[in-house]
Amino acid sequence: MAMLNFERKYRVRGGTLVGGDLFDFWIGPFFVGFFGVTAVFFITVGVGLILYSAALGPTWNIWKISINPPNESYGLGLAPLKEGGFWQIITLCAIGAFSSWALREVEICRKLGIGYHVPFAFAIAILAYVTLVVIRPVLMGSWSHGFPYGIISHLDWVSTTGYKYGNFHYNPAHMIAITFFFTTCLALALHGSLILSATNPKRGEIVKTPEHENAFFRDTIGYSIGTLGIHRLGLFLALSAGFWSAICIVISGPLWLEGNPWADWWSFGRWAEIINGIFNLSVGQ
Ligand code: 07D
Ligand code: 07D
Ligand code: U10
Repeated sequence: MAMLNFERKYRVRGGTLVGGDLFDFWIGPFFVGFFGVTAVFFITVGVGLILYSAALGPTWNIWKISINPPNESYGLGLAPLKEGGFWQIITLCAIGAFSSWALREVEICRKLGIGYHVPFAFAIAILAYVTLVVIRPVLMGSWSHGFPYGIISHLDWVSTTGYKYGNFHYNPAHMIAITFFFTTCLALALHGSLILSATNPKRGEIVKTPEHENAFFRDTIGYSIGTLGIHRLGLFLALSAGFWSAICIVISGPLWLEGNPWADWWSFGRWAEIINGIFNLSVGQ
C-alpha cells in the first residue's frame, strides 16, 4: 500500500516499550513493534487452532462451528484438547492477541506524543471479555462457565445464561449497561449529525463554526457541552457501557445464585433485609 504523504512526517523512531529499535519499523501501513510480532504470533496460533479444531468436525457450516469449553467435571484444571483443551489454549491466544494489540497501540501513542485514551478504551473491551472467560469461571470454580467460540453457539450461551437467572432484564447492572449503550448511540447520532450539518454545507455555502454548534444546542435544550466536552462524554458513555456489562455478568453466578434473584432484588422485602443488615434497623418488619 502506498505511503500517504503525512505518514512520512509521523513515522519517527522511538517510543517502543520493548525491543528498542529491533522491531521499530513498518510493513506497508502497519507499525510492527515487539507487540506487533506477538500479536501476529497469537493471531496465527489462535486462528490456526480454531481451524484445526473445526476440521475435527462435526461441521464446516460457518454458523454452526463451535469450540466449546471443558465440561464441569474438569473444574479449573486443564482438559484434553478435544474436550475443551482447544478452548483453553484459544482463550490464552485471544488474551495474548488482545493485550498485544493494546500495547502496540500504546507504543504508537508514544511515538505520536498523544494520550493513551484509545488503548485505555480497548482495555475496557478486553476487561469485559476476560470477565466472561476467566474472572467469572474462576469465581464459579469451573472453566465450563466460559462461553463457546461459535457464531450461533455463543448466542445460545447468552440465552441460556440469561434464563438461568430468571429474567435477565431485571438484573440492575444489565439495566445500567443497556442504558449506557442506548445513550452512547444517541450521543453519537447527535454529534455526527451536528458536525455534518455545520461542516458539510451545500455547494456555495460557507462552513459554519463551533459557535453555530454551541448555539444550536443552547437554542434547543438550553445548554451546550462544547466541542471537547462531547468527546469526553462519548468516551465516558461507551466505557461505562462496557464496564457495567462486565459487572452485570460477574455478579450473576458468583454473587447471585440461580433461580430468579433479580425479581427478588427489586422486592421491598429484599431491600429491607439489606438495609436492616447495614444499619441494624427493623425497616419493613
Ligand atoms: C463491528 C468491529 C468488527 C468485529 C466483528 C466481529 C469474529 C468471530 C470467529 C467463527 C461490534 C468479528 C467476528 C472474529 C468469528 C469464529 C470462531 C464490532 C465491530 C465484525 N462476540 N454477540 C456478534 C464476538 C459475546 C452477542 C457478531 C466476539 C458475548 C449477541 C460477531 C466476542 C456476548 C450478538 C460477534 C463476542 C455476546 C452477537 C457481531 C468476544 C455478550 C448478535 C459483533 C471476543 C457481549 C451478533 C451472530 C459486532 C450476531 C453478535 C463476535 C462475545 C452476545 C460474530 C469476537 C459472549 C447477542 N458477536 N457476544 O458487530 O449477529 O461487534 O451474532 O468476546 O446478535 Mg458476540
Ligand atoms: C465482551 C467483546 C470484547 C471484544 C474484544 C475484541 C476480535 C478481532 C478481528 C474484525 C462487551 C474482539 C476482537 C475477535 C476481530 C477483525 C479483523 C463486549 C465484549 C475484546 N441484553 N445479556 C449484555 C442487552 C438479554 C445476557 C451486554 C440488550 C436477555 C447475558 C449488554 C437486551 C437475556 C449477558 C447487553 C438484552 C440476556 C448479557 C453485552 C435487549 C438473554 C452477558 C455487551 C434489548 C435471554 C453480556 C459482559 C457487552 C455481558 C450481556 C444488552 C437482553 C442475557 C449490556 C440491549 C434478557 C448472559 N447484554 N440479555 O458486554 O454483560 O459487550 O457481558 O433485550 O454476558 Mg443482555
Ligand atoms: C476514528 C476517528 C477519526 C478518524 C478515523 C477513525 C475512530 C476523527 C481521522 C477510525 C474509524 C474508521 C476507519 C471507521 C471504520 C472502523 C470501524 C467500523 C471499526 C471496526 C474496524 C474493522 C472491522 C477493521 C478491523 C481490521 C483490523 C483489526 C486490522 C487487521 C490487521 C492485522 C491483523 C495486521 C496487524 C499488523 C501487525 C500486527 C504488524 C505486523 C504485520 C505483519 C507481520 C504483516 C501482516 C501479516 C499478517 C497479518 C499474517 C498474520 C495472520 C492473520 C492476521 C490471520 C488472518 C485470519 C483470517 C481468518 C483472515 O475518530 O478521527 O479519522 O479514521
